[in-house]
Amino acid sequence: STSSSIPRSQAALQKAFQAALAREMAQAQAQQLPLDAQAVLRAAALACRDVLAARWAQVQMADAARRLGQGVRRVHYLSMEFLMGRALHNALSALGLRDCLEQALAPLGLALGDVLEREPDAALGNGGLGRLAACFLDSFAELGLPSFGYGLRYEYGMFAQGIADGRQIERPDDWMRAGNPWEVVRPELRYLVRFGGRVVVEGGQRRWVGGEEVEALAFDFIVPAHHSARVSTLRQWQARSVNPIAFDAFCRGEHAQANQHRVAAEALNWVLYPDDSTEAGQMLRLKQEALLVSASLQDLIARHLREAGGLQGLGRANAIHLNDTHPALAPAELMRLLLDEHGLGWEEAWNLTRQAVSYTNHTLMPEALETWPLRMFEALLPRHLEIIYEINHRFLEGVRRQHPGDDALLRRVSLIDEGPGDFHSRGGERRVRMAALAVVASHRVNGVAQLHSDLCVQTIFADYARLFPDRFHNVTNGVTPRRWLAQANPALSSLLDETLGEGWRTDLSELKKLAKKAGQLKLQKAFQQVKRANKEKLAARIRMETGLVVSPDSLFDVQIKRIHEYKRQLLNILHVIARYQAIVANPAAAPDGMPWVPRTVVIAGKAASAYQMAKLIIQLAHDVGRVVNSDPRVGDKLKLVFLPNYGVSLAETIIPAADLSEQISTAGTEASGTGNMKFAMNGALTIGTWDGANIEMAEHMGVDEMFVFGLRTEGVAKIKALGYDPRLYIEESRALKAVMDAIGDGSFSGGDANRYRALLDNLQQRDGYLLMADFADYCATQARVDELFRDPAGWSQRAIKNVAGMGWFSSDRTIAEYVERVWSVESLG
Ligand code: 26R
Repeated sequence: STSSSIPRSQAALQKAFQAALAREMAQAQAQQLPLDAQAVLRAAALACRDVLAARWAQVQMADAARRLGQGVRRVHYLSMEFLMGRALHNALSALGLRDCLEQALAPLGLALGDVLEREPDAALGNGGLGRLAACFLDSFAELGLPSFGYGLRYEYGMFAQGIADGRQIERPDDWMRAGNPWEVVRPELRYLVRFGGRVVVEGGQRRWVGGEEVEALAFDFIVPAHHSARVSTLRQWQARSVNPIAFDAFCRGEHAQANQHRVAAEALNWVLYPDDSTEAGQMLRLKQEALLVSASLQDLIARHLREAGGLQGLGRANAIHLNDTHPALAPAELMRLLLDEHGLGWEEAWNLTRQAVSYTNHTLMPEALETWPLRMFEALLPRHLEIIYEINHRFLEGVRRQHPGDDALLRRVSLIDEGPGDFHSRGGERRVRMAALAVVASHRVNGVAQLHSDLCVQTIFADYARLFPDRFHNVTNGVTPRRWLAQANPALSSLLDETLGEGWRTDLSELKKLAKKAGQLKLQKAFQQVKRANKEKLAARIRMETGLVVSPDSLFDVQIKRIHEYKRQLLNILHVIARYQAIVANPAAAPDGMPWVPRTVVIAGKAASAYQMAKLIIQLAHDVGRVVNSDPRVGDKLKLVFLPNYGVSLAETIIPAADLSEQISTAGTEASGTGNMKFAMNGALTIGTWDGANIEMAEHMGVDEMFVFGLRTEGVAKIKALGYDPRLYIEESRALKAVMDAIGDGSFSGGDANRYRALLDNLQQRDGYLLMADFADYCATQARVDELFRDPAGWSQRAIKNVAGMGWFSSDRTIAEYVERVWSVESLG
């Protein structure tokens, strides 16, 4: 660690913070503004940023010196999404300034909690992929890895979700309205990025000219380590027009026109795209990806030239990581910069590129695999298209030599989808396959959990895996225990400190020492108290958000994630309906003759704005909730709550309060999941399918500690191959039939029998995610959950064992594995 080279005592740090805080608060006072939570939030953030900026400068100097001395690589993590959430609590924890700020607030009569709650989430991501990137930055800092995260500075993040009449409505997320005190603008870091234009030949050199140019300006967000003075950087690009306003047009009074090129440039930064955004706005999305890639690589090259004095060694000194295919233009852009701007030959440029680039796949869902029409490339990125053709040409030549005569193989692995008639064809026009580009240009490709990595090699990347057997690896996801345990669950953290000492805070694998204490009555009692207090807080939040009163004594059964058919929130709702019907049929006892275990089912998540089925599922959750929650025969025995506007901060309150975590995707569909890890780390038990990282969690905690149900991947494939007919399952189960009938006859939709027609038709006729096939086992497993919950000691013991098994799922472990398997000089062969 380099922390010793940054000599700064905690006392000195506090003094610096207090001085900065006083300075910022004086700004507010001087304007006679109230010193309210908002003002203090800003002042505290600016004061933290000051301290962090000082660390940042030291870290950059240390990294430059270190890299020149030893062969340490700097990691450049390119991602269209960083779902950072709030920053103040994290910064205060990292810097050890929490008490210091609390004391400064006391005379103002302000509670720290109220100040923290004021901060808007930086929700610059859709879901798992974006939050993973944020956890990784935290681990980069903690591990002292020389690194930059690169992203875009979106003006509007993930839309804000409102609910009206049980239906989702989307509002823009104006998260920077009150400014962003965390960002450090770098006016000296500006790069030109071109769109459109044409390719010309000048003295044998191809060059891209014409079109429009925008300038990318860097804004840094500094991410602190928690146990050293290291930091990592999230550098976010803002597009700006190169030209000032058109003065003559302005003078003619044509103000909008005078400004239109500026608006067009800044439009690049308006919104984060929801993951399934349709045709409209596609051009803008491709421009966003090109902006991210070009600015980041120019920045990388400039730094490398500064540090190394030339391009030699660029591929060995720098790792460029593609967070899914969204930044997969990177190899084409790097080639362009090296060939056209720096005059390298193809071979040399290609070697540097392949040494630098690596790629993580995050989904097998065919509809999420990115392809771009050649038409759009021709219009926006003509030189990149030429380079992609050349990469493809050379790649296919090699394949042809290795497999002469196999034209079908050539068509399958080509970077270009030839359109109608082509193996993977989508939508009838020729397209660039971004995943193919990412695979061919990378020296390493990885999936995000063992099953997912295996499936990558067996399915979508099978041909490439045969061509490049050494390229494919697994690195199972992890989450940062700083945010998801230490900050989100201070009560459990203190209990862990008392029980294990504080070692787990720097080495999460220490949690395994809990396993042999899980039987201790005292620990179980303390654990129950912690959970109970967290549940009371969530109950208060539920009451505030929805008006619904839920009992903290009930089993809190939670499913929070993006709404998607493959994640099967619908299966959860079907079970709620079945349980409701069983309670109404016999309020005195569950089918096993024992009293009902009171349950509060909590669902939260956003549906992509164009995803009608997902929106219908949200509406059904509300409709069912309304009926169940107001039925006097049910009372506390069952409640269904939909919490609106799910995001990082809401997750931080929900997860520590959960008893049961729902991870019920169809086997083979959820690449990893990371929420599953956060819940188990906080002592929730998991009901889950044999999918994604659930499998590895079960292996680490012991399979019997988890409630596993449903078809496995092979079972899913088999049943589909045999011609799956969901109707057979409906006919077979009276309970399932009754559930389907109740939805169909309008029992939950005020007699409107049509509202869920599309949803039911789909379940009865296709049921592509096999809800009907898994329903019976799911319900039976839920009954086993009840049985264990009736025994508080048994439940707590299991929950403690779950926590004990989660030490391996720290993102620190994940990043250590990336360093070893993907980013090390050794991985270059
Ligand atoms: C715009 C478009 C192409 C797009 C598609 C899909 C954009 C974003 C996505 C979201 C994806 C790829 C995603 O978030 N995947 C999730 O990644 C997590 C981190 O690895 C996994 O835990 C999770 O299982 C997976 O769904």
